[in-house]
Amino acid sequence: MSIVTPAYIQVEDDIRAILRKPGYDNGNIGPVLVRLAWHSAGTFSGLDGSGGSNGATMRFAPESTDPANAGLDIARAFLEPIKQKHPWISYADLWTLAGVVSLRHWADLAGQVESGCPVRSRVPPNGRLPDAALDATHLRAIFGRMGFTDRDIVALSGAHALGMCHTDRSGYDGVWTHYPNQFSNLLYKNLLEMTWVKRDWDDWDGPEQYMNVGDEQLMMLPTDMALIWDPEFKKYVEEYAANQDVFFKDFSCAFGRLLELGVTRDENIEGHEEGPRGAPQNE
Ligand code: ZEM
Repeated sequence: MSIVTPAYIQVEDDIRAILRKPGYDNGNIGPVLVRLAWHSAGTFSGLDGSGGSNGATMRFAPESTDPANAGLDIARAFLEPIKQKHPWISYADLWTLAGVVSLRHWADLAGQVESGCPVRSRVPPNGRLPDAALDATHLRAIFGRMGFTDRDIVALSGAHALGMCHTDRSGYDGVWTHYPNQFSNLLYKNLLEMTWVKRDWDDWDGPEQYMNVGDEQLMMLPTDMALIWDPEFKKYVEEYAANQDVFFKDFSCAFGRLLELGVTRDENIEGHEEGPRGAPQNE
């Protein structure tokens, strides 16, 4: 069953048309739209079904002012003209669709982003998104709450092949790969093939982050380093570094599940169950 209606295709086309933006970061707003979709969904808790993208609660405090979401007002503003042009689409669906379009995985993920999400007004508390300064235990706690396994965590983290860190948003600085507008398995390759040391050679006084010995152009967050410091995570890093197709497939599945967390469905959409999805007890 497909929900790719002409109306959705028009929104998709309009999103695609704004992706290239000379002068912004590396000339493409796709990465920050992917981060918006992820943070919108990533507040989900499998314990009580709260959070998730339903209702686009990031528009409201306290979620809008969560430091983890710094800079995502910029992403939301990029999409506002498209919301004005297509008022029928919910913000939640628009943000999700924008993340998917940016990743150019439309064909695989289209079925995951359908509409009809009743607005749920409860804004989740802050503190549900991961803290880049922490470690593998923290990643397991945060992503475990959403129902994700070690393998899923490593796959989802591969999104850092895209985009960059901004000192005026998260406090971190730099890109993870030399090709931040291309989705690839380079995060894993870089983690394994390069030597990473704490950035302290310059007058860096920001939060602890890592840089590659050599051209010193790339960065890793402490949570990215946890992917090779933790032996269980590292197995998957090795697998994805060796096989980009497996990474793409796993990422596509895990990202699709992420975007659906807590999303309820229209009763009249054939072939889909209702109710919160994503938490292990609901599967
Ligand atoms: Zn990110 N992420 N993320 N991430 N992320 C940043 C940027 C981007 C973590 C994190 O703290 C940060 C996932 C997982 C995790 C993207 C996608 C996904 C930044 C930099 C930080 C600090 C923000 C800035 O300064 O602009 C942590 C700790 C994670 C735990 C594993 C997952 C999952 C993602 C999607 C599937 C993307 C695309 C960016 C780049 C944004 C941009 O503006 O270029």
